[in-house]
Amino acid sequence: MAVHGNLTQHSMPTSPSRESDALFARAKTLMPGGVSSPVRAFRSVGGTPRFMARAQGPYLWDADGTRYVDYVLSWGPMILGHVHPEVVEAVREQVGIAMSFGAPSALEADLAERIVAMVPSIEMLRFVSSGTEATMSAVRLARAATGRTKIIKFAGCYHGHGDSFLVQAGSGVATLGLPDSPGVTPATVADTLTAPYNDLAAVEMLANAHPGQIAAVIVEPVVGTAGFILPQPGFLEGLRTLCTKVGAVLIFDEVMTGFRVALGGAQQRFGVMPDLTTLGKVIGGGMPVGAYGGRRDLMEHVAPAGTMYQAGTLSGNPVAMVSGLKTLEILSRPGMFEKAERAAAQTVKMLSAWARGHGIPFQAAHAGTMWGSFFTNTPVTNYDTAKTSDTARYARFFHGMLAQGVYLAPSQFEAAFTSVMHDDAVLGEVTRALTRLET
Ligand code: HOZ
Repeated sequence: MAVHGNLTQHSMPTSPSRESDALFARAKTLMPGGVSSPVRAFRSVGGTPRFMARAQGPYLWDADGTRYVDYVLSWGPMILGHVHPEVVEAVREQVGIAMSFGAPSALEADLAERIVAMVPSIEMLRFVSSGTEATMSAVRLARAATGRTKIIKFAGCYHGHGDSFLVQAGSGVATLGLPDSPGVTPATVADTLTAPYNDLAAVEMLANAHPGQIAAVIVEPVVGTAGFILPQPGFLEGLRTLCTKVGAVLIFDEVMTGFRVALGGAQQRFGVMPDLTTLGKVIGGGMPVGAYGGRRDLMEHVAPAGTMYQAGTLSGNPVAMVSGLKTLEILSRPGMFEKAERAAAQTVKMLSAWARGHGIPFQAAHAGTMWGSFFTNTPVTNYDTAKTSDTARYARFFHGMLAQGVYLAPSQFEAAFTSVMHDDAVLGEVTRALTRLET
């Protein structure tokens, strides 16, 4: 059994939710595990997933009508909080005009222009419908442009569920303590090399062992899917230098960090420019959108400008474009990003003080509006050290907070998020929840 998560539910008191129990029982007869995405099933924390009925601002309400302060925020996208009135209005208007064209519209160029203006290294981009599509396409593009096959990824990093990425993956794969997924062919596994995050020497060794074969190095510049892990000084810079030296494409997977770690993403915060960037989450403002973009000379390999094929019926969907555009426009207003950033900093402080007060081994950190914590005193710098976190204690903490009306990710191995709506009143509710929490 994996030490860091397992399929056995922890035996601990879990807060009841009658409606969710009934809905879960029904859903399990219709969908694998009763969910549309594995981490949502509460397998590593035990109990019944809350079936959500409505959301507003920083809050979620479950099917029983119980309200929660939301630190998951749909796994990142809802940086303005839920159902922001201006976004809702823009989406409503667009729905009345057209829900899908299957043809180009001005809205794609509008959103593309805004993204190019905000993300420093992106000169040109292609819209897709999910982060997974973005990362799969970016790797295909790197292979097409370099004529090479192998990629380097980092243990515990998750780049969606594309075959090449399910090797030593984070997120749900780590949460469920699964080995690399069955169904991925040995040939794919052989083309995916892995190194520990923050270990530049290991990446150099891989590159030296496979001269002229590395098409791309793909990395979460701040890890959000093995829990929240910051890059050590020099790590991202070192990857940049190495990729340039060996002619590999450096891909920053900013699906999670984009517009969250800084308005211009992790690349802006750390001042390191990748060749390609993948985006998702915030750029859809809650609608399904992804994108990959970067250097113009690379992007011009994409069909029909070039020969690397990639397509999608709902790519550039007008409703999703409008939702993303309005979200980025509001987020760019003076002081908006800072509100969400301050909430993340405050949350980290509050949790650290709570843990200190109870003598609990604990560490927490944030970058911009993204944050996370571990129940361990071992400094967490990669997936192995992330696994030293006491996951049973995380599960107890998760359920304690849930019972007090605070919704955290149902997994130790996921980052958390704040929105511009997590103001002092909301943070006060979290403080009170911590006060009532049994350790
Ligand atoms: N892998 C996603 C978060 N890192 C999970 C998304 C979901 O379950 O909705």
